[in-house]
Amino acid sequence: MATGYEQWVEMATKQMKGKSPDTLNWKSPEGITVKPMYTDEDLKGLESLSMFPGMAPYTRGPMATMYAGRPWTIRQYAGFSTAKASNEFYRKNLAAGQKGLSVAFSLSTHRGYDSDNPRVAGDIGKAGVAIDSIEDMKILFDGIPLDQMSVSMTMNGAVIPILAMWIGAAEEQGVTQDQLQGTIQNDILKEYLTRNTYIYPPEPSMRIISDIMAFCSKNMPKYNTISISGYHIMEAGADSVLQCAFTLADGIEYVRAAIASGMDVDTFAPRLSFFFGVGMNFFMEIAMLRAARFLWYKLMQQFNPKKPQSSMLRTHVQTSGWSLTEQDPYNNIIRTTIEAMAAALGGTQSLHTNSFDEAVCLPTEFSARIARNTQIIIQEESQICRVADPLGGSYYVEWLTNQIVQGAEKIINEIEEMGGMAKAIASGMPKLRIEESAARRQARIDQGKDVIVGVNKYRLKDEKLDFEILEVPDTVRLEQIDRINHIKKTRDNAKCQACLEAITKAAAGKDNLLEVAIAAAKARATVGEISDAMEKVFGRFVATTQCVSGAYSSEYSEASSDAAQIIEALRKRTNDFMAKTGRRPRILVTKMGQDGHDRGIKVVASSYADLGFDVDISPMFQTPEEAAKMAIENDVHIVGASSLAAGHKTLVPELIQKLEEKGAGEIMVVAGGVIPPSDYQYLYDAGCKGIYGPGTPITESAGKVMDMLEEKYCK
Ligand code: 2CP
Repeated sequence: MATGYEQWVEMATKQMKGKSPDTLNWKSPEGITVKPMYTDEDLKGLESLSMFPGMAPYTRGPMATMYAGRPWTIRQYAGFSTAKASNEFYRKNLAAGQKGLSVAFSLSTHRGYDSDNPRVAGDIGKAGVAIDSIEDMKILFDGIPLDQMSVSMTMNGAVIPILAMWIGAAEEQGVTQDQLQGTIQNDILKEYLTRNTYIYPPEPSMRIISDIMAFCSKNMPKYNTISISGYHIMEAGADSVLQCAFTLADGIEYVRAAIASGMDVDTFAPRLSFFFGVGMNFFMEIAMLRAARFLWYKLMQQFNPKKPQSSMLRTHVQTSGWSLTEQDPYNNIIRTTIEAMAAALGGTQSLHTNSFDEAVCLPTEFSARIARNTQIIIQEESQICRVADPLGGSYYVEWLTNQIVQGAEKIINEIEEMGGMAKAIASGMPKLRIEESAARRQARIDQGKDVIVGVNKYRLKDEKLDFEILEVPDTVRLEQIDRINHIKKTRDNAKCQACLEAITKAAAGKDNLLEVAIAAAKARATVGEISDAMEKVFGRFVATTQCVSGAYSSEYSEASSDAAQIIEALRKRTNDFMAKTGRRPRILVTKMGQDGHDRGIKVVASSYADLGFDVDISPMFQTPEEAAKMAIENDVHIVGASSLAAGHKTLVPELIQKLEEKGAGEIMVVAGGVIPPSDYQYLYDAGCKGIYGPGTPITESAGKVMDMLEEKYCK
């Protein structure tokens, strides 16, 4: 007698006109072979299976009742322009149903520069709110009671001055430190890996984290001292297994650093929190969150925690910014809804849903309302919150959870063998794995293997941008400079100086950096001054740039002949260029300003190299002057400037001007990244030769670049 499964195979084979159902197996980007059907057989022996939410090993969630008892916190990440403008935006959002705050800071602030620093002229207030002093911080939270509102601040580089200013502002509001609740991102390891808003080298940065944990565990018991972040790792191109593994490995490194600094695991571990990114691979994302909770519990047992909370992974989730498209942008509302559902079914504690216009510009009030309402509708209309972990016991989801556990554990073990995550990062291993994953994804998209509706399939013939674009005026910088000048004129300078010297002394010695920085913040020292006081001892970190090779073209090796032919044709063109001109087409890809998003340039660099270009990558954070100098020294034909943080209208024209001033006007400049189409003409008028927005296949941009180079050098 045939088993139920054998009968199913027979039926499926018949329905597939004789083909085995195995032919429907799908290999996910993680390398997991997903079958078309799962049964209770697949649940046998899974170590991550767990019966109850709220109980170890927490696969089903950290709280016993989960959303049936309390839904996740609707926490929208926002901030732009000045403190006043952001404060108004926050207040409106809270009145409309948002539950917690999440502050986005200007990239200049992230990197510890005051708004009057010439290095950051293109960055002030563009991708977040510019904060230079405690006075700005007070305005940011004006009318928002900090004893009641939980506030998350995304800050890693300038974490000491910003946290100090927030605590100082709260105290000047009459709120005591023990009343403060919220989260500071404070996750420096992933900055070296992907996000790039570091200031100091890894060692002193790890010390800063331990100082914050020590200070908060003593004085701010309700405060989450870190948000160990996989989000940026995913956004840089990591698949779910890589995101899970690298994030947890970062977490273990922090636990070890805190223990090494003399803390007991149960004093700080309950206030560690996490932050994951959730993209479009619906069940994979759900499984990743479940797997991360299980694995964190398992990993933490080596430290013998006594409190259950010490091994309980609580997390914030953000829907994927990278999955948003500039083309047919209303599709992004649908994508975000699907991702938000995955986050909720995966059991997140807090959620940010992206606005549909974020592939083009900062969210407007209109787009922010849709994003917020996406969560409110799921919470209040869909009834999915009624049951804790509703997917618990699903054959497929439980099996997939375990697959991610196994995959991530393998990578974590590899990292352990290297001596932990700090050493692994120093070796470049995680970065290269992420970039390889990103390059493969790009190649799958360029070939149409991974479908993106409105981009590589069902693309509209005529696209018109029919929504409002939020632009931050350059006057923000001037306003901030006025305020800095005013503060420096009116403060007690001797007292401020003494506080800054205490910071330098603490950096060289053992005093708690956050404690001395709170005094400096209250004495009206600026973010730049406090950062510099530490930099005197710690120095500034400069990253070396590495790049993968072969990943992009390897995806094409198994491609249809059409796709492979496009690649071959481009390779032939670069070879012919060399034959005609004596050298390969040479491109410098650069990032200017404080914009740390480097996925795009890494993918472009490695793919262009695979296509036969000579590729140079500049260090991060270039001024236009520095980028121009490097282009000339490297004798490139063309510079590709990538901009994802709204600095393009300042930085790209300045680069072109600097090249001209240096007598190198023949070097062409093209731009890519998040650039609103309404700015294209402005950039063309300034001399930019091509603009390649999100979703442009590499083969298309490379083809256009070759058209220009052949026209100029081969005729
Ligand atoms: C929760 N609570 C419950 C239940 N659920 N009590 C009874 N029954 C339940 N079912 C309690 C909790 O124990 C807690 O109280 C309180 O309710 C709040 O719940 P929570 O789960 O702690 O939520 P939260 O306050 O919102 O905190 C969530 C996180 C926190 C994840 C722990 O770290 C957080 O808010 N993170 C946000 C990070 C963030 O916004 N990042 C922005 C990234 P107790 O506290 O008393 O226990 S910006 C991204 C950009 C892209 C960037 O980085 O560049």
